[in-house]
Amino acid sequence: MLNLRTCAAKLRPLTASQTVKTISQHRLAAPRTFQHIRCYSAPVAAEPFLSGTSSNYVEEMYYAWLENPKSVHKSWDIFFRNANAGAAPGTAYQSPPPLSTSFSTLSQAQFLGQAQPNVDKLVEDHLAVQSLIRAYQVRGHHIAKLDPLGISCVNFDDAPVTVSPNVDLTVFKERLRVLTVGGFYGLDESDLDKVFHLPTTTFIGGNESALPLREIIRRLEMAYCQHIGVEFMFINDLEQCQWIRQKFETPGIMQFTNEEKRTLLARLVRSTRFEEFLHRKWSSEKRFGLEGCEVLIPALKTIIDKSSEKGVDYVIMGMPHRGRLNVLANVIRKELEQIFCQFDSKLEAADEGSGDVKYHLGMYHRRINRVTDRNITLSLVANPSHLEAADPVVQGKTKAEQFYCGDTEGKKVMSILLHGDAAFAGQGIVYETFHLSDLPSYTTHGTVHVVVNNQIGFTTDPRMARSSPYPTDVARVVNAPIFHVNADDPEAVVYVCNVAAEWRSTFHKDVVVDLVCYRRNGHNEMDEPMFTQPLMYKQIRKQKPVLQKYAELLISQGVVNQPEYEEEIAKYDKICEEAHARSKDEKILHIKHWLDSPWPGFFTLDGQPRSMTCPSTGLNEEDLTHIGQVASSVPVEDFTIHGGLSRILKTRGEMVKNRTVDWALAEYMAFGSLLKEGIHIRLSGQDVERGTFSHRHHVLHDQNVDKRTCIPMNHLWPNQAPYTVCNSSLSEYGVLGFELGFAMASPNALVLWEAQFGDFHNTAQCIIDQFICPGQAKWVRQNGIVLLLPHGMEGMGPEHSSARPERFLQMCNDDPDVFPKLDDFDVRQLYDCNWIVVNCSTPANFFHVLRRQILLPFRKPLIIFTPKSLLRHPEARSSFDDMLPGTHFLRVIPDGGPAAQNPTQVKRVLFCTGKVYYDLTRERKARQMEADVAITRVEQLSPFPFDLLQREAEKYPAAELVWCQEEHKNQGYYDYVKPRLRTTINRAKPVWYAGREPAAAPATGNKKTHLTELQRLLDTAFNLDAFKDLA
Ligand SMILES: Cc1ncc(C[n+]2csc(CCOP(=O)(O)OP(=O)(O)O)c2C)c(N)n1
Ligand SMILES: [Mg+2]
Repeated sequence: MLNLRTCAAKLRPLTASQTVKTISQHRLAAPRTFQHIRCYSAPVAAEPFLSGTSSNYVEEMYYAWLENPKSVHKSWDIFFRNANAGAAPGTAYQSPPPLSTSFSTLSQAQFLGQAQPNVDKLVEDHLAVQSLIRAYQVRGHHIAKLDPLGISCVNFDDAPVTVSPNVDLTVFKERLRVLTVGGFYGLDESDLDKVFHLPTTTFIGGNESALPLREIIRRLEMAYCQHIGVEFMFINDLEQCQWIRQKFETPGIMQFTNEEKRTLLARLVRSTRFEEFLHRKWSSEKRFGLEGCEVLIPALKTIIDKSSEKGVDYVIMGMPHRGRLNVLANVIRKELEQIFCQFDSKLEAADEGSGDVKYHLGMYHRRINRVTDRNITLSLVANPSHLEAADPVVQGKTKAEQFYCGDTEGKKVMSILLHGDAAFAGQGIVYETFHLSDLPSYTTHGTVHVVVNNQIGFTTDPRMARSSPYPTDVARVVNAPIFHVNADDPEAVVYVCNVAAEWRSTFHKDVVVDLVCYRRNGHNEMDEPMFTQPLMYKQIRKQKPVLQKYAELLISQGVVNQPEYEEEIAKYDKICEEAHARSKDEKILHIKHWLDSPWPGFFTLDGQPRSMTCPSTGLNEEDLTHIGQVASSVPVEDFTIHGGLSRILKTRGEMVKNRTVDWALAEYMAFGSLLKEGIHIRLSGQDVERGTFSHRHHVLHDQNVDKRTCIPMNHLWPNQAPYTVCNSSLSEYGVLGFELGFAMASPNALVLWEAQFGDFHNTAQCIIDQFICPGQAKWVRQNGIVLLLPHGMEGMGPEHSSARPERFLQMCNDDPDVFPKLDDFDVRQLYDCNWIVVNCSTPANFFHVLRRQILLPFRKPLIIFTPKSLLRHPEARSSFDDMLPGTHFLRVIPDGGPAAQNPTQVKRVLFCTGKVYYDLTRERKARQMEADVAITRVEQLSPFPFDLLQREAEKYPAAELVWCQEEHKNQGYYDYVKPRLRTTINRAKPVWYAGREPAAAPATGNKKTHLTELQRLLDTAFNLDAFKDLA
């Protein structure tokens, strides 16, 4: 019964039906062992006795022999020589000479068998010891004493094994049965004092190359079965495995100096007394205290200290609710009064926006690390309640910070992610984030993950919350080592945290620290845990706080004395009291003081935009031509591109000559021009390099040389900003979160995420709902991320059709019933909105809106519904004239034809957006109704262009107003547009609807139905009697 998730339930009642099941469900977590790639030569491998477990041992010998033939026994030397010389299978082996004095450090009396041994037995015993060592390395964590409550290490709790030099085999046999699944590999009591040569895959020997079996077991027990459980043998890199073995097996490696012990005690004092202080002052306030895992504070500080020592100067952190205030106070060092004043319900909010609860706010702080005396910047990213949602955001921000300071290997900037046990196991975003960890354009070169594993999630036991033995198993997919540690042993915790930070700085790979702890109170301070976990909580009530235990230990060791300890406590209590007194002077809460990503220089000192205007987004002809030429060429020598692509580039070249652009070229022009101005551009998403619809081709591939690529966009200008275009993993939630985080780091970058098809954005809904839409309102943090969402009803079926504009529009904060009275209407309206939603009908407008995103004096998320068939539509082209200096993004494109020339005669104005415009103009022409019906394109849906549409409506006094869309009536734009159009015209007229009927699915799967529906909506749009009876 070694499965931690099931074991944790030992003290909890089971329902009757569960009782039966539980017994049959116990299963040992089978370790996944790694198959070594054996590299000894074929003749050796062909030896008949090298099968099964013996091959492990022989492999050891072979490696040792390769390094130094004298390091192995003569018999092995002869064997390997013979085998390598091509001896036939079965003939390479020769009986060894008698054992002589090879175990130099041990007395003759201890040598194996004393006399010439039976050689088979000798080999078998060494194999047994080899297997035993390996068993501890692979499975030792199963029997380590990880749970401070003692309710998970079921088999061995009752009789904890004392690791004395006199190993008693009867106790160990039971343990070993678990470790080795089948006994002691034939070894016996009588073997305990025999001396065995140690393989190179262990470091328990220290300076000794051989040890008696009794000592081998003792040392393995010390390394793998105390308060640290190391899971690492699945890592398929020998060097990394060796590194970890060395860190945990080397005798005496976990010793602490008295100074280190005192620092650790002081940190525990702060952590513990902080929670106690909050409890004393605000006993009925929710704060998601850290009680039961107070060791988190020294743990994090250790990781930061060690990382700082290794050269890191910026740490970006993400964490959930549990212990967050404590981390802010004692790790990031937010002023205590700023934290305490948040408990004052009379505190007024100074900033615009709705704000957030205190345990969600972020933080950014630069200070000196007292241990290393080096500068360090710490940032805690603000997060929503949605557990783990901040993980990819933290990674994206970290990547960006690394990018901007040229830290290509993650030596200066790193991330730390904290997790709850239930959330870490349960939330899929954890997996998505792990899978970004080793991708070239997404790696942050190793994250240290710390799990506050209090063995419960709200009211749910682990056995109901996950199917894996540990909450951390998800990390195994990326070969991250996992260090489980009993959180009631502060030194063990600090030790693994040091190792974790060193691992990160050595291998630049993810690593997990699993703090096995408990939660002293309910889920929050108001919650009663005894309703659901009565026995567990009876046990918790008996549990001595870790600070008390550790203080007693250090006092007993003479490291500190009682008065010193009490003084440390009094000192910190005083700090809290004084800060509390000061906090009463705080009358106003400035959320901007809780900003996790300040943008120095972008705003004025009081956080306002430097202007309220937006310059023309046009570009001079010369630059347009230059970008166009690069976009249609291969700017490197001897590079063979695909013939089909040559044709595409040729067509582009012709367009440039004709001073026109299509969609792809317009995007090129926008990106290329911003790069010239020093704006970094990052375009990420599935298959964005080519473009899902094969229109973009930003990365060219040499047809003759594998993996040779060229990005012409990076060959535009001598000192241009870099362009990053990267195909992402097949994830939306993770990748969108990552790009949002990337965009947080700097306002001087255009960061775009493209969904493969717009509808797939909904698997990233949490990032949209929790971060992009309300981010500024909650955290006064602006973000200029751009979402490119391919959208359009083109008969492709329910999926691949709709990017769900209705959802984005429903979340816009502009009031449908109020015509805004603003100076500088267009820019001011953008400043007030929570995001911008556009659907461009021309490439030029797409070009302008991308450039405007950067030329605006503030940042807002931009949602663009992008076309599919329009990418190649012959009419969806723009002239350079529409992109020259003085031109700008058109929020509304009025009708420019006969209707506009004689507006009083117009009978109907069709308002529309996006691709349907082309269907409508075609139909209007076919019906020769160009003088009767005006078509007005609303390019910027939100913020709604009240001002321009008012002008449009007034221009056609006799006309009916109709909103026309290809989406179903309960979808698309209608519900958003209708009330706003009515407000625009002061509700003087009805606003009619021409479009598909309401439906559950976004589009039909039947092509014919699709076309019939389209024709029907066009018929309605141009039937001037359609609404007569309704009026
Ligand atoms: C995505 C999501 N689902 C559900 C919740 C509600 N919720 C808040 S805390 C919690 C339990 C979390 O347990 P764990 O991750 O173990 O952290 P702990 O509270 O034990 O520290 C739940 C289910 C949430 N915040 N986020
Ligand atoms: Mg938990």
